[in-house]
Amino acid sequence: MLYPRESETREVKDLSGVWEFRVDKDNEGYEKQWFKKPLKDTIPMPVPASYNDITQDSAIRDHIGNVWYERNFFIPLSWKEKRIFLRVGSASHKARVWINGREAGYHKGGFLPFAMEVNDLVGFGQENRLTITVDNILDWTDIPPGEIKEISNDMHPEGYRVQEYHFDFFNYSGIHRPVRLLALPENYIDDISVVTNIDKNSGIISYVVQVKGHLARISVHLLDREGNTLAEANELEGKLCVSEAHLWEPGQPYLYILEVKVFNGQEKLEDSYRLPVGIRTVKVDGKQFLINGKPFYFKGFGKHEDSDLRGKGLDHVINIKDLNLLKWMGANSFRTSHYPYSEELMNLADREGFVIIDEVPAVGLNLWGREEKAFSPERINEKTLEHHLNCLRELIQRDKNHPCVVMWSVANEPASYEEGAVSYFQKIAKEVRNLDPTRPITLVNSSMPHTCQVAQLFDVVCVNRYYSWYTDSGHLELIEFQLEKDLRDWYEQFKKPVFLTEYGADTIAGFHQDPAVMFTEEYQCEMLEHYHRVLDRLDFIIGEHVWNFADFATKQDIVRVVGNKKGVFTRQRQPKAAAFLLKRRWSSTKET
Ligand code: GCB
Repeated sequence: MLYPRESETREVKDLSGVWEFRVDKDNEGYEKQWFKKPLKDTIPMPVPASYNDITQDSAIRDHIGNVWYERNFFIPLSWKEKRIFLRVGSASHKARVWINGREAGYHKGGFLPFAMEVNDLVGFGQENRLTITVDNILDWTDIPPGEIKEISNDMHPEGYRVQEYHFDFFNYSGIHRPVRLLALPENYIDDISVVTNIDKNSGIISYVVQVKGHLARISVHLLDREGNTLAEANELEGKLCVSEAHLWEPGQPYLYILEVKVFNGQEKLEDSYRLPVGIRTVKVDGKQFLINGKPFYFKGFGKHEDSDLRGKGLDHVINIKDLNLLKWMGANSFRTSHYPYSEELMNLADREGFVIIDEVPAVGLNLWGREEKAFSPERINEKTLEHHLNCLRELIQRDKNHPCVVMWSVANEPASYEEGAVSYFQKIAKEVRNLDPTRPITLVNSSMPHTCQVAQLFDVVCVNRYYSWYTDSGHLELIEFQLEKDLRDWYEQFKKPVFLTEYGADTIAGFHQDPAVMFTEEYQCEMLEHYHRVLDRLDFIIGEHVWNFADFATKQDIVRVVGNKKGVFTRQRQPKAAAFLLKRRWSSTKET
Protein backbone atom coordinates (compact mmCIF):
# COMPACT_ATOMS: atom_id res chain seq x y z
CA MET A 1 0.00 0.00 0.00
CA LEU A 2 1.21 3.50 -0.87
CA TYR A 3 2.35 5.95 1.81
CA PRO A 4 -0.75 7.76 3.13
CA ARG A 5 -1.00 11.06 1.31
CA GLU A 6 -4.08 13.20 1.12
CA SER A 7 -5.59 14.17 -2.20
CA GLU A 8 -8.95 15.34 -3.51
CA THR A 9 -10.08 11.70 -3.36
CA ARG A 10 -8.28 10.49 -0.23
CA GLU A 11 -8.56 11.46 3.39
CA VAL A 12 -6.10 10.69 6.16
CA LYS A 13 -6.96 10.89 9.84
CA ASP A 14 -3.98 10.75 12.15
CA LEU A 15 -4.69 9.00 15.44
CA SER A 16 -1.48 10.22 17.10
CA GLY A 17 -1.98 11.62 20.57
CA VAL A 18 -2.53 10.35 24.08
CA TRP A 19 -3.75 6.75 24.24
CA GLU A 20 -4.80 4.49 27.12
CA PHE A 21 -2.05 2.06 28.07
CA ARG A 22 -1.70 -1.00 30.26
CA VAL A 23 1.20 -3.33 30.81
CA ASP A 24 0.17 -6.99 30.76
CA LYS A 25 2.56 -7.93 33.54
CA ASP A 26 0.99 -11.32 34.26
CA ASN A 27 0.43 -12.06 30.58
CA GLU A 28 -3.30 -12.53 31.11
CA GLY A 29 -4.79 -10.05 28.64
CA TYR A 30 -5.52 -12.57 25.89
CA GLU A 31 -7.00 -15.13 28.23
CA LYS A 32 -9.13 -12.54 29.98
CA GLN A 33 -10.08 -11.01 26.63
CA TRP A 34 -9.09 -7.47 27.49
CA PHE A 35 -10.00 -6.49 23.96
CA LYS A 36 -13.71 -7.17 24.59
CA LYS A 37 -14.31 -4.17 26.87
CA PRO A 38 -12.60 -0.82 27.38
CA LEU A 39 -9.22 -1.37 29.01
CA LYS A 40 -9.17 -0.93 32.76
CA ASP A 41 -6.48 0.46 35.06
CA THR A 42 -4.79 2.39 32.30
CA ILE A 43 -2.26 5.17 32.32
CA PRO A 44 -1.84 7.80 29.60
CA MET A 45 0.74 7.03 26.93
CA PRO A 46 1.83 9.11 23.93
CA VAL A 47 1.63 7.63 20.43
CA PRO A 48 3.97 7.57 18.62
CA ALA A 49 6.73 6.92 21.18
CA SER A 50 8.50 4.08 22.90
CA TYR A 51 6.77 3.48 26.23
CA ASN A 52 9.98 2.55 28.06
CA ASP A 53 11.21 5.95 29.22
CA ILE A 54 7.89 7.70 29.77
CA THR A 55 7.10 6.60 33.33
CA GLN A 56 9.09 6.46 36.56
CA ASP A 57 8.65 2.70 36.75
CA SER A 58 11.65 0.56 35.80
CA ALA A 59 9.33 -2.46 35.54
CA ILE A 60 7.61 -0.74 32.62
CA ARG A 61 10.94 0.25 31.09
CA ASP A 62 12.19 -3.33 31.26
CA HIS A 63 8.90 -5.15 30.63
CA ILE A 64 9.09 -8.32 28.55
CA GLY A 65 5.91 -9.29 26.71
CA ASN A 66 2.60 -7.67 25.83
CA VAL A 67 1.39 -4.17 26.46
CA TRP A 68 -2.04 -2.89 25.50
CA TYR A 69 -2.86 0.43 23.84
CA GLU A 70 -6.34 1.77 23.29
CA ARG A 71 -8.17 4.81 22.00
CA ASN A 72 -11.57 5.70 20.62
CA PHE A 73 -12.30 7.32 17.28
CA PHE A 74 -15.14 8.37 15.05
CA ILE A 75 -15.57 7.66 11.38
CA PRO A 76 -16.94 10.71 9.56
CA LEU A 77 -20.34 10.08 7.94
CA SER A 78 -18.83 11.34 4.70
CA TRP A 79 -16.76 8.12 4.62
CA LYS A 80 -19.88 5.95 4.10
CA GLU A 81 -19.01 5.06 0.51
CA LYS A 82 -15.29 4.78 1.16
CA ARG A 83 -12.95 1.89 1.75
CA ILE A 84 -11.51 2.47 5.18
CA PHE A 85 -8.05 1.30 6.16
CA LEU A 86 -6.16 1.41 9.40
CA ARG A 87 -2.42 1.79 8.92
CA VAL A 88 0.19 1.44 11.61
CA GLY A 89 3.55 3.03 10.75
CA SER A 90 5.37 0.58 13.02
CA ALA A 91 4.89 -1.29 16.28
CA SER A 92 7.82 -3.09 17.87
CA HIS A 93 7.87 -5.97 17.38
CA LYS A 94 4.53 -7.81 16.96
CA ALA A 95 1.14 -6.24 16.99
CA ARG A 96 -2.44 -7.48 17.09
CA VAL A 97 -5.15 -5.00 16.26
CA TRP A 98 -8.77 -5.14 17.48
CA ILE A 99 -11.62 -2.85 16.55
CA ASN A 100 -14.67 -2.83 18.79
CA GLY A 101 -13.44 -6.09 20.31
CA ARG A 102 -13.00 -7.92 17.00
CA GLU A 103 -9.65 -8.85 15.59
CA ALA A 104 -8.62 -6.69 12.63
CA GLY A 105 -5.09 -7.89 11.91
CA TYR A 106 -1.69 -9.05 13.04
CA HIS A 107 1.82 -8.06 12.01
CA LYS A 108 5.26 -9.32 12.86
CA GLY A 109 8.29 -7.07 12.34
CA GLY A 110 8.89 -3.98 14.43
CA PHE A 111 10.10 -1.44 11.90
CA LEU A 112 7.75 -1.66 8.95
CA PRO A 113 4.20 -0.47 8.32
CA PHE A 114 1.10 -2.61 7.98
CA ALA A 115 -2.45 -1.85 6.98
CA MET A 116 -5.84 -3.54 7.08
CA GLU A 117 -9.24 -2.80 5.60
CA VAL A 118 -11.69 -2.23 8.43
CA ASN A 119 -15.08 -1.40 6.87
CA ASP A 120 -16.69 -4.49 8.39
CA LEU A 121 -15.47 -3.65 11.87
CA VAL A 122 -16.22 0.04 12.30
CA GLY A 123 -19.54 1.72 12.98
CA PHE A 124 -20.82 5.07 11.75
CA GLY A 125 -22.54 7.44 14.13
CA GLN A 126 -20.89 5.82 17.11
CA GLU A 127 -17.59 5.86 18.91
CA ASN A 128 -15.28 3.04 17.84
CA ARG A 129 -12.70 1.42 20.07
CA LEU A 130 -9.25 0.60 18.73
CA THR A 131 -7.06 -1.72 20.79
CA ILE A 132 -3.51 -2.67 19.84
CA THR A 133 -1.53 -5.32 21.69
CA VAL A 134 2.21 -4.92 21.20
CA ASP A 135 4.63 -7.69 22.08
CA ASN A 136 8.35 -6.92 22.38
CA ILE A 137 9.64 -10.47 22.79
CA LEU A 138 12.32 -11.50 20.32
CA ASP A 139 13.26 -15.08 19.55
CA TRP A 140 15.25 -16.81 16.84
CA THR A 141 12.38 -16.55 14.36
CA ASP A 142 12.54 -12.75 14.50
CA ILE A 143 14.81 -10.21 12.97
CA PRO A 144 16.41 -8.85 14.95
CA PRO A 145 16.62 -12.17 16.80
CA GLY A 146 16.72 -12.64 20.55
CA GLU A 147 16.45 -15.35 23.19
CA ILE A 148 14.34 -15.51 26.32
CA LYS A 149 16.36 -16.98 29.18
CA GLU A 150 14.52 -18.46 32.15
CA ILE A 151 16.69 -18.00 35.23
CA SER A 152 16.10 -20.72 37.81
CA ASN A 153 15.04 -20.17 41.38
CA ASP A 154 18.47 -20.66 42.86
CA MET A 155 19.06 -17.10 41.64
CA HIS A 156 15.72 -15.73 42.83
CA PRO A 157 12.95 -17.37 44.90
CA GLU A 158 10.46 -17.31 41.99
CA GLY A 159 12.98 -17.40 39.17
CA TYR A 160 12.88 -14.71 36.52
CA ARG A 161 13.41 -14.26 32.84
CA VAL A 162 15.54 -12.02 30.72
CA GLN A 163 15.32 -11.00 27.11
CA GLU A 164 18.71 -11.54 25.58
CA TYR A 165 19.68 -10.09 22.24
CA HIS A 166 22.90 -9.72 20.34
CA PHE A 167 22.53 -6.20 19.03
CA ASP A 168 23.78 -3.01 20.57
CA PHE A 169 20.76 -0.78 21.07
CA PHE A 170 18.05 -0.75 23.67
CA ASN A 171 15.05 -2.88 22.77
CA TYR A 172 12.69 0.08 22.68
CA SER A 173 9.08 -1.02 22.36
CA GLY A 174 5.64 0.30 21.62
CA ILE A 175 3.88 2.08 18.79
CA HIS A 176 6.76 3.99 17.23
CA ARG A 177 5.16 5.59 14.21
CA PRO A 178 1.79 7.17 13.47
CA VAL A 179 -1.43 5.17 13.38
CA ARG A 180 -3.69 6.52 10.68
CA LEU A 181 -7.14 5.94 9.28
CA LEU A 182 -7.39 6.28 5.53
CA ALA A 183 -10.49 6.74 3.43
CA LEU A 184 -9.96 5.55 -0.12
CA PRO A 185 -12.42 5.37 -2.99
CA GLU A 186 -14.07 2.09 -3.98
CA ASN A 187 -11.71 1.77 -6.94
CA TYR A 188 -8.34 3.01 -5.86
CA ILE A 189 -4.69 3.26 -6.81
CA ASP A 190 -3.05 0.49 -4.84
CA ASP A 191 0.55 0.80 -5.91
CA ILE A 192 2.92 2.74 -8.15
CA SER A 193 6.46 1.71 -9.05
CA VAL A 194 8.91 3.98 -10.79
CA VAL A 195 12.36 3.34 -12.18
CA THR A 196 14.30 6.23 -13.64
CA ASN A 197 16.99 6.42 -16.27
CA ILE A 198 19.03 9.08 -17.97
CA ASP A 199 19.68 9.34 -21.69
CA LYS A 200 22.00 12.25 -22.48
CA ASN A 201 20.04 15.25 -21.17
CA SER A 202 16.72 13.45 -20.94
CA GLY A 203 15.21 11.73 -17.96
CA ILE A 204 13.15 8.61 -18.50
CA ILE A 205 10.61 7.48 -15.96
CA SER A 206 9.27 3.95 -16.36
CA TYR A 207 6.19 3.48 -14.23
CA VAL A 208 3.67 0.77 -13.38
CA VAL A 209 0.36 1.53 -11.67
CA GLN A 210 -1.77 -1.07 -9.92
CA VAL A 211 -5.43 -0.38 -9.33
CA LYS A 212 -7.80 -2.21 -6.99
CA GLY A 213 -11.25 -2.52 -8.49
CA HIS A 214 -12.41 -1.29 -11.87
CA LEU A 215 -11.31 1.66 -13.87
CA ALA A 216 -12.30 3.04 -17.23
CA ARG A 217 -9.44 5.41 -17.77
CA ILE A 218 -6.14 6.38 -16.22
CA SER A 219 -4.15 9.54 -16.70
CA VAL A 220 -0.53 9.94 -15.68
CA HIS A 221 1.10 13.36 -15.69
CA LEU A 222 4.63 14.32 -14.84
CA LEU A 223 4.67 17.74 -13.23
CA ASP A 224 7.60 19.99 -12.48
CA ARG A 225 7.91 22.01 -9.27
CA GLU A 226 5.73 24.75 -10.65
CA GLY A 227 2.98 22.30 -11.55
CA ASN A 228 3.56 22.36 -15.33
CA THR A 229 2.89 19.12 -17.18
CA LEU A 230 6.04 17.88 -18.88
CA ALA A 231 4.86 14.50 -20.07
CA GLU A 232 1.71 12.42 -19.94
CA ALA A 233 0.35 8.96 -20.63
CA ASN A 234 -2.91 7.02 -20.46
CA GLU A 235 -1.79 3.50 -19.67
CA LEU A 236 -1.24 1.54 -16.48
CA GLU A 237 2.33 1.00 -17.52
CA GLY A 238 4.60 3.17 -19.60
CA LYS A 239 7.54 5.49 -20.04
CA LEU A 240 7.62 9.24 -19.65
CA CYS A 241 10.44 11.28 -21.08
CA VAL A 242 11.59 14.72 -19.92
CA SER A 243 14.09 16.59 -22.01
CA GLU A 244 16.63 18.79 -20.22
CA ALA A 245 15.72 16.92 -17.04
CA HIS A 246 16.68 18.24 -13.63
CA LEU A 247 18.32 15.34 -11.90
CA TRP A 248 18.01 14.25 -8.32
CA GLU A 249 21.59 14.87 -7.23
CA PRO A 250 23.00 14.33 -3.76
CA GLY A 251 22.81 17.72 -2.04
CA GLN A 252 20.89 19.14 -5.01
CA PRO A 253 17.74 17.13 -5.28
CA TYR A 254 15.00 17.90 -7.74
CA LEU A 255 11.67 16.19 -7.24
CA TYR A 256 9.05 15.94 -9.93
CA ILE A 257 5.51 14.85 -9.17
CA LEU A 258 3.96 11.84 -10.87
CA GLU A 259 0.26 12.61 -10.75
CA VAL A 260 -1.86 9.52 -11.28
CA LYS A 261 -5.63 9.76 -11.71
CA VAL A 262 -8.18 7.07 -12.36
CA PHE A 263 -11.67 7.67 -13.72
CA ASN A 264 -14.85 5.57 -13.93
CA GLY A 265 -17.06 4.94 -16.98
CA GLN A 266 -18.87 8.26 -16.48
CA GLU A 267 -15.53 10.12 -16.56
CA LYS A 268 -15.82 10.82 -12.85
CA LEU A 269 -12.53 11.09 -11.01
CA GLU A 270 -12.26 8.05 -8.74
CA ASP A 271 -8.82 8.38 -7.22
CA SER A 272 -5.70 10.48 -7.48
CA TYR A 273 -2.24 10.08 -5.97
CA ARG A 274 0.82 12.32 -6.31
CA LEU A 275 4.15 10.60 -5.97
CA PRO A 276 7.38 12.62 -5.67
CA VAL A 277 9.91 11.28 -8.19
CA GLY A 278 13.62 11.98 -8.43
CA ILE A 279 15.39 11.14 -11.67
CA ARG A 280 18.69 9.48 -10.94
CA THR A 281 20.69 6.36 -11.66
CA VAL A 282 22.93 4.26 -9.44
CA LYS A 283 25.55 1.74 -10.46
CA VAL A 284 28.66 0.02 -9.18
CA ASP A 285 31.42 0.17 -11.75
CA GLY A 286 34.86 -1.26 -11.02
CA LYS A 287 36.17 0.55 -7.96
CA GLN A 288 33.46 3.17 -7.99
CA PHE A 289 29.91 3.84 -6.91
CA LEU A 290 28.21 5.97 -9.54
CA ILE A 291 25.22 8.25 -9.01
CA ASN A 292 24.04 9.76 -12.28
CA GLY A 293 27.14 8.33 -13.92
CA LYS A 294 29.51 10.22 -11.62
CA PRO A 295 31.66 8.71 -8.85
CA PHE A 296 30.07 9.30 -5.47
CA TYR A 297 31.98 9.23 -2.17
CA PHE A 298 29.79 8.57 0.89
CA LYS A 299 30.50 10.88 3.84
CA GLY A 300 28.36 10.49 6.91
CA PHE A 301 27.30 8.14 9.65
CA GLY A 302 25.63 5.04 10.80
CA LYS A 303 22.71 6.45 12.77
CA HIS A 304 19.96 5.31 15.09
CA GLU A 305 16.40 6.36 15.64
CA ASP A 306 16.98 7.25 19.26
CA SER A 307 16.42 10.24 21.51
CA ASP A 308 15.68 11.21 25.08
CA LEU A 309 12.26 10.18 26.38
CA ARG A 310 10.89 9.30 22.95
CA GLY A 311 13.20 6.32 22.47
CA LYS A 312 12.48 5.20 18.93
CA GLY A 313 9.27 7.15 18.51
CA LEU A 314 8.96 9.34 15.44
CA ASP A 315 9.88 12.92 16.25
CA HIS A 316 9.99 15.56 13.54
CA VAL A 317 12.08 17.85 15.72
CA ILE A 318 14.85 15.26 16.03
CA ASN A 319 14.62 14.27 12.37
CA ILE A 320 14.97 17.78 11.02
CA LYS A 321 17.63 18.73 13.56
CA ASP A 322 19.63 15.64 12.55
CA LEU A 323 19.44 16.47 8.86
CA ASN A 324 20.49 20.05 9.62
CA LEU A 325 23.49 18.78 11.59
CA LEU A 326 24.43 16.46 8.73
CA LYS A 327 24.29 19.36 6.30
CA TRP A 328 26.24 21.59 8.66
CA MET A 329 29.06 19.06 8.68
CA GLY A 330 29.10 18.48 4.95
CA ALA A 331 27.83 14.90 5.31
CA ASN A 332 25.99 13.60 2.27
CA SER A 333 24.70 10.21 3.40
CA PHE A 334 23.80 7.80 6.18
CA ARG A 335 22.89 4.18 6.76
CA THR A 336 19.61 3.30 8.43
CA SER A 337 21.54 1.12 10.86
CA HIS A 338 20.11 -1.29 11.93
CA TYR A 339 16.49 -1.24 10.75
CA PRO A 340 14.24 0.71 8.38
CA TYR A 341 13.67 4.28 9.58
CA SER A 342 10.37 6.10 9.45
CA GLU A 343 8.80 6.90 6.09
CA GLU A 344 8.65 10.51 7.21
CA LEU A 345 12.45 10.59 7.44
CA MET A 346 12.81 8.93 4.04
CA ASN A 347 10.57 11.63 2.56
CA LEU A 348 12.76 14.31 4.12
CA ALA A 349 15.91 12.67 2.76
CA ASP A 350 14.44 12.71 -0.76
CA ARG A 351 13.60 16.35 -0.37
CA GLU A 352 16.94 17.39 1.17
CA GLY A 353 19.14 15.25 -1.07
CA PHE A 354 20.66 12.78 1.38
CA VAL A 355 21.87 9.44 0.09
CA ILE A 356 20.73 6.42 2.08
CA ILE A 357 21.80 2.84 2.53
CA ASP A 358 18.58 1.19 3.58
CA GLU A 359 18.99 -1.68 6.04
CA VAL A 360 16.59 -4.42 7.17
CA PRO A 361 16.55 -5.22 10.91
CA ALA A 362 18.87 -8.20 10.42
CA VAL A 363 21.29 -7.35 13.20
CA GLY A 364 22.52 -9.67 15.90
CA LEU A 365 22.67 -12.78 13.68
CA ASN A 366 25.83 -13.69 15.53
CA LEU A 367 26.80 -15.37 18.79
CA TRP A 368 30.07 -13.49 19.23
CA GLY A 369 32.66 -15.96 20.41
CA ARG A 370 30.22 -18.59 21.70
CA GLU A 371 31.00 -22.10 20.59
CA GLU A 372 27.63 -22.89 19.04
CA LYS A 373 26.80 -21.89 15.51
CA ALA A 374 24.40 -19.01 14.88
CA PHE A 375 23.24 -20.44 11.53
CA SER A 376 21.90 -23.77 12.76
CA PRO A 377 18.50 -25.51 13.08
CA GLU A 378 18.12 -24.34 16.71
CA ARG A 379 18.82 -20.70 15.97
CA ILE A 380 18.94 -18.90 12.64
CA ASN A 381 16.96 -21.37 10.58
CA GLU A 382 14.29 -21.62 7.87
CA LYS A 383 11.83 -19.63 9.96
CA THR A 384 14.27 -16.80 10.50
CA LEU A 385 15.01 -16.82 6.79
CA GLU A 386 11.31 -16.67 5.96
CA HIS A 387 10.81 -13.64 8.21
CA HIS A 388 14.02 -12.02 6.94
CA LEU A 389 12.81 -12.42 3.35
CA ASN A 390 9.45 -11.05 4.30
CA CYS A 391 11.00 -7.97 5.91
CA LEU A 392 13.02 -7.41 2.74
CA ARG A 393 9.84 -7.67 0.66
CA GLU A 394 8.05 -5.20 2.90
CA LEU A 395 11.02 -2.84 2.96
CA ILE A 396 11.47 -2.80 -0.80
CA GLN A 397 7.74 -2.41 -1.32
CA ARG A 398 7.80 0.57 1.07
CA ASP A 399 10.96 2.29 -0.14
CA LYS A 400 11.38 1.30 -3.81
CA ASN A 401 10.39 4.73 -5.13
CA HIS A 402 12.70 6.81 -2.95
CA PRO A 403 15.52 8.38 -4.95
CA CYS A 404 17.48 8.75 -1.69
CA VAL A 405 17.82 4.96 -1.40
CA VAL A 406 20.84 3.89 -3.44
CA MET A 407 21.65 0.50 -1.92
CA TRP A 408 19.92 -2.22 0.15
CA SER A 409 21.77 -3.60 3.13
CA VAL A 410 20.54 -7.10 3.91
CA ALA A 411 22.24 -7.52 7.30
CA ASN A 412 24.69 -6.03 9.78
CA GLU A 413 27.54 -8.18 11.08
CA PRO A 414 26.03 -11.66 10.73
CA ALA A 415 28.24 -14.68 11.43
CA SER A 416 29.30 -14.56 7.79
CA TYR A 417 32.26 -16.84 8.52
CA GLU A 418 29.94 -19.78 9.24
CA GLU A 419 29.27 -22.35 6.54
CA GLY A 420 25.53 -22.04 7.19
CA ALA A 421 25.59 -18.38 6.22
CA VAL A 422 26.29 -19.24 2.59
CA SER A 423 23.02 -20.83 1.52
CA TYR A 424 21.12 -18.45 3.77
CA PHE A 425 22.53 -15.33 2.12
CA GLN A 426 22.39 -16.86 -1.36
CA LYS A 427 18.62 -16.98 -0.95
CA ILE A 428 18.53 -13.48 0.49
CA ALA A 429 20.67 -11.98 -2.29
CA LYS A 430 18.66 -13.75 -4.98
CA GLU A 431 15.36 -12.46 -3.64
CA VAL A 432 16.56 -8.85 -3.28
CA ARG A 433 17.95 -8.79 -6.79
CA ASN A 434 14.72 -10.22 -8.03
CA LEU A 435 12.64 -7.63 -6.18
CA ASP A 436 14.83 -4.72 -7.24
CA PRO A 437 17.26 -5.25 -10.10
CA THR A 438 18.06 -1.51 -10.18
CA ARG A 439 19.97 -1.01 -6.94
CA PRO A 440 23.25 -2.48 -5.73
CA ILE A 441 23.07 -4.64 -2.63
CA THR A 442 25.42 -5.12 0.29
CA LEU A 443 25.92 -6.93 3.58
CA VAL A 444 27.77 -5.10 6.34
CA ASN A 445 30.58 -7.27 7.59
CA SER A 446 32.69 -7.60 10.68
CA SER A 447 34.47 -10.73 9.47
CA MET A 448 37.94 -10.76 7.99
CA PRO A 449 38.37 -11.06 4.22
CA HIS A 450 39.76 -14.58 4.40
CA THR A 451 37.01 -15.84 6.75
CA CYS A 452 33.96 -14.22 5.15
CA GLN A 453 32.00 -16.72 3.09
CA VAL A 454 29.42 -14.42 1.54
CA ALA A 455 30.93 -11.12 0.31
CA GLN A 456 31.04 -12.42 -3.28
CA LEU A 457 27.23 -12.38 -3.34
CA PHE A 458 27.08 -8.60 -2.98
CA ASP A 459 28.10 -5.54 -5.00
CA VAL A 460 29.93 -3.50 -2.38
CA VAL A 461 32.11 -4.77 0.48
CA CYS A 462 30.97 -2.92 3.60
CA VAL A 463 33.12 -3.38 6.69
CA ASN A 464 32.93 -2.21 10.28
CA ARG A 465 36.27 -1.75 12.02
CA TYR A 466 37.34 -0.85 15.56
CA TYR A 467 41.15 -0.88 15.56
CA SER A 468 42.53 0.65 18.76
CA TRP A 469 39.16 0.23 20.43
CA TYR A 470 37.97 -3.37 20.73
CA THR A 471 41.37 -4.64 19.65
CA ASP A 472 44.66 -3.14 20.81
CA SER A 473 42.71 -0.76 23.01
CA GLY A 474 44.50 2.55 23.42
CA HIS A 475 47.01 1.89 20.63
CA LEU A 476 46.25 4.59 18.13
CA GLU A 477 49.64 4.07 16.53
CA LEU A 478 48.62 0.61 15.28
CA ILE A 479 45.56 1.72 13.35
CA GLU A 480 47.13 2.67 10.06
CA PHE A 481 49.18 -0.45 9.51
CA GLN A 482 46.39 -2.81 10.48
CA LEU A 483 43.55 -1.02 8.73
CA GLU A 484 45.41 -0.57 5.46
CA LYS A 485 46.36 -4.21 5.24
CA ASP A 486 42.84 -5.28 6.08
CA LEU A 487 41.16 -3.03 3.51
CA ARG A 488 43.64 -3.97 0.80
CA ASP A 489 42.99 -7.63 1.50
CA TRP A 490 39.25 -7.11 1.03
CA TYR A 491 39.82 -5.43 -2.29
CA GLU A 492 42.36 -7.98 -3.51
CA GLN A 493 40.10 -10.85 -2.60
CA PHE A 494 36.77 -9.61 -3.97
CA LYS A 495 37.70 -6.85 -6.44
CA LYS A 496 34.71 -4.78 -5.36
CA PRO A 497 34.54 -1.25 -3.99
CA VAL A 498 35.08 -1.14 -0.24
CA PHE A 499 33.09 1.03 2.17
CA LEU A 500 34.09 1.62 5.80
CA THR A 501 30.60 1.58 7.27
CA GLU A 502 31.61 1.85 10.96
CA TYR A 503 34.64 3.17 12.84
CA GLY A 504 34.60 5.09 16.07
CA ALA A 505 35.38 5.39 19.76
CA ASP A 506 33.23 5.81 22.86
CA THR A 507 33.69 9.39 23.96
CA ILE A 508 32.27 11.03 27.04
CA ALA A 509 31.55 14.67 26.15
CA GLY A 510 33.71 16.87 28.36
CA PHE A 511 36.39 14.27 29.08
CA HIS A 512 39.80 15.62 28.05
CA GLN A 513 43.32 14.38 28.30
CA ASP A 514 46.46 15.04 26.31
CA PRO A 515 48.16 12.88 25.20
CA ALA A 516 44.87 11.26 24.39
CA VAL A 517 43.42 8.32 26.30
CA MET A 518 40.33 6.28 25.54
CA PHE A 519 36.94 7.92 26.21
CA THR A 520 38.27 11.47 25.82
CA GLU A 521 37.32 13.84 23.03
CA GLU A 522 41.00 13.96 22.00
CA TYR A 523 41.07 10.19 21.51
CA GLN A 524 38.00 10.21 19.26
CA CYS A 525 39.58 12.94 17.10
CA GLU A 526 42.98 11.29 16.82
CA MET A 527 41.44 7.97 16.03
CA LEU A 528 39.42 9.43 13.18
CA GLU A 529 42.51 11.13 11.77
CA HIS A 530 44.42 7.84 11.62
CA TYR A 531 41.54 6.14 9.85
CA HIS A 532 41.20 9.00 7.40
CA ARG A 533 44.87 8.90 6.43
CA VAL A 534 44.40 5.30 5.34
CA LEU A 535 41.14 5.94 3.51
CA ASP A 536 42.74 8.78 1.59
CA ARG A 537 45.50 6.47 0.32
CA LEU A 538 43.20 3.82 -1.18
CA ASP A 539 41.43 4.34 -4.49
CA PHE A 540 38.90 1.53 -4.04
CA ILE A 541 37.29 3.11 -0.97
CA ILE A 542 33.89 4.57 -1.78
CA GLY A 543 32.82 5.89 1.58
CA GLU A 544 33.28 6.56 5.27
CA HIS A 545 30.48 6.36 7.81
CA VAL A 546 31.56 7.16 11.33
CA TRP A 547 29.93 5.17 14.11
CA ASN A 548 27.80 6.84 15.39
CA PHE A 549 26.04 10.09 14.61
CA ALA A 550 24.84 10.54 18.23
CA ASP A 551 25.12 8.74 21.56
CA PHE A 552 22.32 6.22 21.94
CA ALA A 553 20.66 3.97 24.50
CA THR A 554 21.68 0.34 24.89
CA LYS A 555 20.85 -2.37 27.36
CA GLN A 556 22.78 -2.09 30.63
CA ASP A 557 26.18 -3.65 30.33
CA ILE A 558 29.65 -3.29 31.79
CA VAL A 559 30.99 -1.96 28.49
CA ARG A 560 28.31 0.74 28.16
CA VAL A 561 28.22 3.92 30.25
CA VAL A 562 24.57 5.00 30.18
CA GLY A 563 24.45 3.80 26.59
CA ASN A 564 26.82 3.75 23.67
CA LYS A 565 28.91 6.92 23.64
CA LYS A 566 30.44 6.67 20.17
CA GLY A 567 28.34 9.61 19.03
CA VAL A 568 30.00 12.55 17.35
CA PHE A 569 27.06 14.37 18.93
CA THR A 570 25.65 13.76 22.37
CA ARG A 571 22.21 12.23 22.61
CA GLN A 572 20.92 15.81 22.92
CA ARG A 573 22.63 16.60 19.59
CA GLN A 574 25.41 18.83 20.92
CA PRO A 575 28.78 18.48 19.16
CA LYS A 576 31.83 16.79 20.60
CA ALA A 577 35.23 17.96 19.30
CA ALA A 578 35.13 15.33 16.54
CA ALA A 579 32.14 17.06 14.96
CA PHE A 580 34.35 20.03 14.07
CA LEU A 581 37.09 17.78 12.74
CA LEU A 582 34.61 15.99 10.49
CA LYS A 583 33.07 19.27 9.42
CA ARG A 584 36.47 20.50 8.30
CA ARG A 585 37.18 17.27 6.43
CA TRP A 586 33.81 16.85 4.76
CA SER A 587 33.27 20.49 3.88
CA SER A 588 36.62 20.76 2.16
CA THR A 589 36.50 17.59 0.06
CA LYS A 590 34.69 17.61 -3.23
CA GLU A 591 31.10 16.38 -3.28
CA THR A 592 31.96 13.12 -5.02
C1 GCB B 1 29.24 -2.63 15.77
C2 GCB B 1 27.78 -2.68 15.55
C3 GCB B 1 27.04 -1.52 16.21
C4 GCB B 1 27.63 -1.25 17.58
C5 GCB B 1 29.09 -0.89 17.43
C6 GCB B 1 29.77 -0.62 18.78
O1 GCB B 1 30.01 -3.24 15.09
O2 GCB B 1 27.45 -2.76 14.20
O3 GCB B 1 25.69 -1.83 16.27
O4 GCB B 1 26.94 -0.26 18.27
O5 GCB B 1 29.76 -1.94 16.81
O6 GCB B 1 29.78 0.52 19.21
O7 GCB B 1 30.23 -1.58 19.38
